[in-house]
Amino acid sequence: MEKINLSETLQKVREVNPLVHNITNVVVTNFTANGLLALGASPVMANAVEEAADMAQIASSLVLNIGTLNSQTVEAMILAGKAANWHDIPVIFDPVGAGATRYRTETAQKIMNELKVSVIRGNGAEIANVVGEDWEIKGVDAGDAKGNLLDLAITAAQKLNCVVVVTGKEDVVSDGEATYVVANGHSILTKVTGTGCLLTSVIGAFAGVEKDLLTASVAALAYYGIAAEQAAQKTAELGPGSFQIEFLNQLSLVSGEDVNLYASFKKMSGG
Ligand code: ATP
Ligand code: TZP
Ligand code: MG
Ligand code: MG
Repeated sequence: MEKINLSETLQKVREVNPLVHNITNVVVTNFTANGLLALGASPVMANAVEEAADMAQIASSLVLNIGTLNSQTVEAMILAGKAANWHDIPVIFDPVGAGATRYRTETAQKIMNELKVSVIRGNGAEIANVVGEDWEIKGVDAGDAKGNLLDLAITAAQKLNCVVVVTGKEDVVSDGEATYVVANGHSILTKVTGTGCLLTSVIGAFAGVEKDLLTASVAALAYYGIAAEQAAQKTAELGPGSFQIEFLNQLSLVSGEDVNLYASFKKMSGG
């Protein structure tokens, strides 16, 4: 990556209005579609085995999310993923709950083995379990395990041969050589379901317009975290319900200038 131009990358998303094909979970489907629309992307949810591959090949990116997986949606994910790979369309993967059950862990590993995934995004425990480390996880939430997220992102990127985004209080992005930490965000994000899932789809929108996946991921994380900071400020004293609505507003209001002004990220190593 030469130089990260955050505002240009955000602007490109809004100009191109990328079609983001999501095969995602039933909890977050509506929130994800609204968040992508607020950003300036074009969401489509299509999880039938009969059409998943056809939809994937006309999209700018494909987002796979195993939050409420079942055998049919997993089959659709593999079909869509293979079509996306064939057409050189980036595949972004959220291994929701990997480590919580054997089915989730094995399915996440199967997806990583059978598809060429461009970016994987999860909390620390999910990413650790995908690479065979046994970190504690509580359902779909990160749990109390406090491993080193920086080391995890780097080793996972090397093992999985893709860009890894590990989120938490601070987010780490690594391709195994270059590594960035992004500090934007707000703790109230953990009180609204689907904020991790929507983030994965937002990374999908950025990856749909920016081939450099480190740039796409860092820009998406900074933009998303800034929108959360602004929304939290505007809804201070209120609760997660008001925050959720204001967050959608801010996803459409945060400008390239805001991103240049408020982004908080640094390069840790390599590249
Ligand atoms: P979990 O279910 O464990 O919360 P997740 O898949 O929902 O995982 P998160 O790790 O919560 O994903 O990340 C979603 C967004 O919330 C990211 O932008 C991240 O930076 C932000 N975030 C999470 N925890 C905090 C925190 N304590 N302070 C600031 N931002 C946070
Ligand atoms: N259960 C299955 S998927 C899901 C829940 C609660 C949503 C998880 O969303 P996120 O973004 O990981 O918090
Ligand atoms: Mg969460
Ligand atoms: Mg999650």
